[in-house]
Amino acid sequence: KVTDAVIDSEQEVFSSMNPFAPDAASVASSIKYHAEFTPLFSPEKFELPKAFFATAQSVRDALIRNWNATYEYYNRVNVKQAYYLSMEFLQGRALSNAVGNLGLNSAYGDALKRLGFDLESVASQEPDPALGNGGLGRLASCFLDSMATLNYPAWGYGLRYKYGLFKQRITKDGQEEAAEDWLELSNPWEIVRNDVSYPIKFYGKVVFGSDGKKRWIGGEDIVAVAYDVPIPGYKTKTTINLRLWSTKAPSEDFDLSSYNSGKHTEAAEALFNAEKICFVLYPGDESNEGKALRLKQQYTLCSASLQDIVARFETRSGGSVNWEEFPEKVAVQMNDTHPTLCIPELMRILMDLKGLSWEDAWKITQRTVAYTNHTVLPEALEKWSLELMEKLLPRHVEIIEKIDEELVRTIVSEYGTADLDLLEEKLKAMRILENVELPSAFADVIVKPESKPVTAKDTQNGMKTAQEEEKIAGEDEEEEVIPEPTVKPPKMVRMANLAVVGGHAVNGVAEIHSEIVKQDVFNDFVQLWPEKFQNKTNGVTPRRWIRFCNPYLSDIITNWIGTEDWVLNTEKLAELRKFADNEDLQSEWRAAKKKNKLQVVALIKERTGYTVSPDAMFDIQIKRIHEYKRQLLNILGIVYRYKKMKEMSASEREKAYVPRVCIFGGKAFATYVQAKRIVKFITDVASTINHDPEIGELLKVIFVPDYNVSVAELLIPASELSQHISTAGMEASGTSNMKFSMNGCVLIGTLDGANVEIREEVGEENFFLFGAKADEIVNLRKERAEGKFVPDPTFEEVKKFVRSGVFGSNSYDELIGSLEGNEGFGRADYFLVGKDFPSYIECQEKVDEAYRDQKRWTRMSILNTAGSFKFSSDRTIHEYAKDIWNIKQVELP
Ligand code: NBG
Repeated sequence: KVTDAVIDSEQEVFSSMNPFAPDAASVASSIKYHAEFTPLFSPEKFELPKAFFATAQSVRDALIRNWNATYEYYNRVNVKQAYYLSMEFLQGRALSNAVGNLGLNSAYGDALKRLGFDLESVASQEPDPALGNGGLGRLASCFLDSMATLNYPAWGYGLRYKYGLFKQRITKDGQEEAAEDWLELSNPWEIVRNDVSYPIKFYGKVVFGSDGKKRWIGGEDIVAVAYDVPIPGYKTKTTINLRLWSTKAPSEDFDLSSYNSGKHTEAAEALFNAEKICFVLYPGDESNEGKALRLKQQYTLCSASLQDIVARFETRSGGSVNWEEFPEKVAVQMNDTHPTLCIPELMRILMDLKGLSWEDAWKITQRTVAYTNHTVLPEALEKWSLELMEKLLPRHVEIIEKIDEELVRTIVSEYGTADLDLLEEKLKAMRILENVELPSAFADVIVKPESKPVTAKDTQNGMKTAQEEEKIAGEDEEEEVIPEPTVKPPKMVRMANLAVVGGHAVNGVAEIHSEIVKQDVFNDFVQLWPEKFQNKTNGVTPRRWIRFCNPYLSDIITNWIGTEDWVLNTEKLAELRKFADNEDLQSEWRAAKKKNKLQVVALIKERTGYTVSPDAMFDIQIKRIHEYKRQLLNILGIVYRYKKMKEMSASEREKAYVPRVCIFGGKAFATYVQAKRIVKFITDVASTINHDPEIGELLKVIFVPDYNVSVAELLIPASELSQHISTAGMEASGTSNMKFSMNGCVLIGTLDGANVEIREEVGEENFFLFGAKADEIVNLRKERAEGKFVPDPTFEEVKKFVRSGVFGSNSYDELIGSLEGNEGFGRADYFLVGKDFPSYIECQEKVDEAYRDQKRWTRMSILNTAGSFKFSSDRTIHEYAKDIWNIKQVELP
């Protein structure tokens, strides 16, 4: 058990890393100082919102000191630094995290008490910055926490969106979106660096300079300004940086004379055009304007970040810049394909601005950048219209064309021209440019006989073309030639291919996903460059995702393993295994879960008005709403359960079923119609079941609106069962599965993404597995399409029940139809809900059975936490640092 000595030594560590080690009295006076002198509110009152801002500003003082010390030291020793470029960072609230990482919990807790507040309510004032969509953005934020904690010199780069993703409201019509104005009251964590800004260009043309080199003259100029968000590590002084770019027009672009002559809108047009780039994450891209805006966003991120990185490299090189050393000082990680323009942008900077040759620039670029793939869904592998890109970024298109040409050369030399079918197939799969003629240098080599044009040379030599041969053979027949339709497929730039070609490493995010990447998505590239391909299984930070969000469980863990070291060395969690059957631990464990559940009972009441019992099993599925994630399978399982319950007498029901609260949370992308139908269906089912007096507490269905990081921090610690039930092969990794398992939640899931590895680590008897395997999916879909699939009677039964009108007048034709492949309802059950339904139902019965035996269940829960240690993002970051970035840990003196 933890002793006072352990606590004292923890305190010592913190005070040594924090030379200011403030006590409660000095913290209180710093808060009061900020309330008075950094005012955002009127002076007469000192209420919670003001207390939050003043507290945050006082914490920020400490962060700035550490940030400066870290930056100064990295400059001095000129370390190799990694840069993580991402369109999304899903940071979550920062106050408790910063106070916790700095080890100032008790100082801040006491100080606020003296001022008449408590830390928790003050912290809950903070808006949740939603600069991300889901797992990809949250992963980026977990990575920043680990980089800082492990003292890796690394930064994040992103965009400072004025509005977050969107605020989700649930009405009787389903989901509604509203702007999320997270900056309304300003952001106390950011530091605007007005002296760090870079020009960004769009449109214009490419010309030759007087030195004979190409120059891009922009048609539209904007400016990107740096906003820094300090990222503190846990128990270390290292404080790294998340640099977010905001866009504005150059000041001379405000047309004062138009303004004075009354043309106010025109006068400010340039301002609006520049600022709108950073209004929202993932603006609708159905229209051409929307597409152009997204491309501008991506380019702004890449260009501003690279200009900044290059400038830092030059400064740190002192007077003697050696460009060959660039990859020894800089690693750039592209988080998915969104920052792929880094490749042509770095080439442009090195060639056009720094005067390097193509060959040198290419070597440097390749050694610098690396790419992480986060999805195998074909619709998510980004492609841009070549036409649009040519307009917006003419110089980059030239560079991309040249990269494509070099690639064609490599492919031709690898496969030769003997088997033209094979060559054609490879070119089709691998080229960066799609539906674009071959570069002129190859037009002759690769033309297949039947389409080879007759040249003077051919006839001179007496050779006959294939067409001529054919013509001779069929001389007498008058064949009618039907001309091919002439609609040309659009010319596209395939960003994933560019990323694979231009980077030195490509990684997937879980073992099974990296295998699929190699065997399927990029198989042709693997044959060319097998050494590029790697796996880096995702992870999550144990600070935010257990230590801070689940203090009750954390205390128990610390007590039983005798140290709080597990927060940094998660392997220590494995020591819990030996106590898995210990009755004392079991009862403490259950008591902690109960306390967490009570908080969620309150949250549910507040957000939905429903009252749920803390004694029921909490069964949770929280993630983006997507057909492949199969919230539909979950809700149909619930409907089936409900139907069975209704067929029984009250006493039978109680005997047969464990009471459950089934909780959903997640946002449907605003234009994803089918996902929005799923939300609507869940809420309809919820309102029927929750108001059915016969069912009472045996079954409740809750859709928690506006799911975000803070909601996850409450739900995950309270969870007992969580659902990770994607169609096998479709979820790259998943990261909430890791968070749930860490917090002692048992998973039900398919063999997909990181589920596979979680199950290996926690033991198969502590994981509820069901469903088809990834390697069966192709065949199952084929059978389905050929009409060979025979649905299980349970599946027919549940669909019929839904259609009977129990959940309102809606017949859910589009949803249920999509599971059957009816005319007009899209691909026939592409996600195989029908196929997996019976095994899902059966598995859920096993869940009930296990839950009835609370000793067994608690053991499973403990063994999940104990087996979750591999899924710390500290492990993941060590792997990236060693295998991809080649950076070293650097402790500040
Ligand atoms: C998501 C995957 C998840 C994965 C996260 C983080 C995208 C494009 N991909 O399975 O769907 O856990 O990335 O790697 O958002």
